[in-house]
Amino acid sequence: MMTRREMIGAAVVAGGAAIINRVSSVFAVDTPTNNPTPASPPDPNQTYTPVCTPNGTTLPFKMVDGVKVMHLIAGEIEHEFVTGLRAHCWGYNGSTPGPTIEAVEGDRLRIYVTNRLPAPTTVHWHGIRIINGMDGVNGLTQPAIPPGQTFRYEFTVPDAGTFMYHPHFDEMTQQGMGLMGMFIVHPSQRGANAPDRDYVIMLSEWRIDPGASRPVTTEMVEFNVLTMNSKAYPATQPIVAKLGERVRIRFGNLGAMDHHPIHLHGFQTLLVETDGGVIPETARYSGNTVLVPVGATRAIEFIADNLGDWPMHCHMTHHVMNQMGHNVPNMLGVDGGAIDRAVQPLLPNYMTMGATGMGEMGEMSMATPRNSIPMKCGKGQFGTIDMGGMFTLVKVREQLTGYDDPGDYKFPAGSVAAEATDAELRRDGIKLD
Ligand SMILES: [Cu+2]
Repeated sequence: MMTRREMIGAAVVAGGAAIINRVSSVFAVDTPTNNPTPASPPDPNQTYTPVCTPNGTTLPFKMVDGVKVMHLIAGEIEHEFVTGLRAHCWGYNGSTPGPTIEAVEGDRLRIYVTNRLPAPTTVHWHGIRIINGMDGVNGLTQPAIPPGQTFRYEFTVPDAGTFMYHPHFDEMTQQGMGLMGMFIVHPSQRGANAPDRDYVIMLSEWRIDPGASRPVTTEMVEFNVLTMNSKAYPATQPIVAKLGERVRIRFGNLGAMDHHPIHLHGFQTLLVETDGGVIPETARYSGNTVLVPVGATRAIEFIADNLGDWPMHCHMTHHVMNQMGHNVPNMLGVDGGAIDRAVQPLLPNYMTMGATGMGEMGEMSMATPRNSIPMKCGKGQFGTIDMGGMFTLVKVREQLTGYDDPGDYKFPAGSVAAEATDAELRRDGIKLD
């Protein structure tokens, strides 16, 4: 829902936004799938299940004298959060988050970082026990990488775990513009309980005013675009598993201010990793909501033993909305009849909204500023899914030909909640007044 102030503000900035939108990205647009395409030639001795980054990619490497060589290019990109909302962001190798870095415990990595931003930058390898000079902190451990230059980072990754990477120069601006990525280190030995599917999701929060084309990186409170791998639902690619598979989902949070309790329907999950690495089996605990704090990672696992289309989303209710304004009057319980009759002679289609909540607004077609998604919802087989933002689906199927979206779940006959019949109510003694 948008306030009048926001509508007017959006109209004012729309002219400027049109100019920004003509600036095209220097990078090609990825066409990601959920099948983890090998980033590099397949390794016959591979000890791990390659990770899959929904809506994203894995950073390729080449071996040079026993060292894994990679190249990150920080630059300006035009990013689509969901159909209807694009913004001028910053990313690595053409995307936000940047490609997922994947390595094996004990690997020697040489990562070249080219700066094509208009500002200096560095890269910090978040959570990795590293030698001090490779830690990527501007001013403290290195001079910043000036625009146009390429720096070399070289280090060994000593621990398996779920880590991240991001700039340590003008952190608020650069991470707020989208510069971040996941950094996965696999164990050198394949364990007995290695996952069949291994997914990676970076959580972020943005403020993008309706009609504008740049995130507001000075924002501290009013975030209005909440994302998984920088996509807002319904653009988030589902997590797909075959019945019985062991699924791991690794979360990272490089948002500015908010911790995200990520809730999965239909399963009990085990917390198997934090940014401290793998949790010993005896210390793992179960739940179905995992809190992912700012600056931290968490990995959960579960056996995909429950067929269906299951939501997985942040449980902060404001984080499953798309670009909602918060400075709106409380319309709950308002009797709009008299207001409607008074206003309709002037505005024939006027209707007071919100008296019973906002759940049905997604069904209505309302004029909104260009490049904005205040009413963006998903489409389910039974109607509108009135959520957006930090929301995705876990789809478990008996038969799969691949791991791309298998479409809607086919519910067994009689298994869907439906209106109770009179006979049922009588049978069970339910009396309605
Ligand atoms: Cu959240």
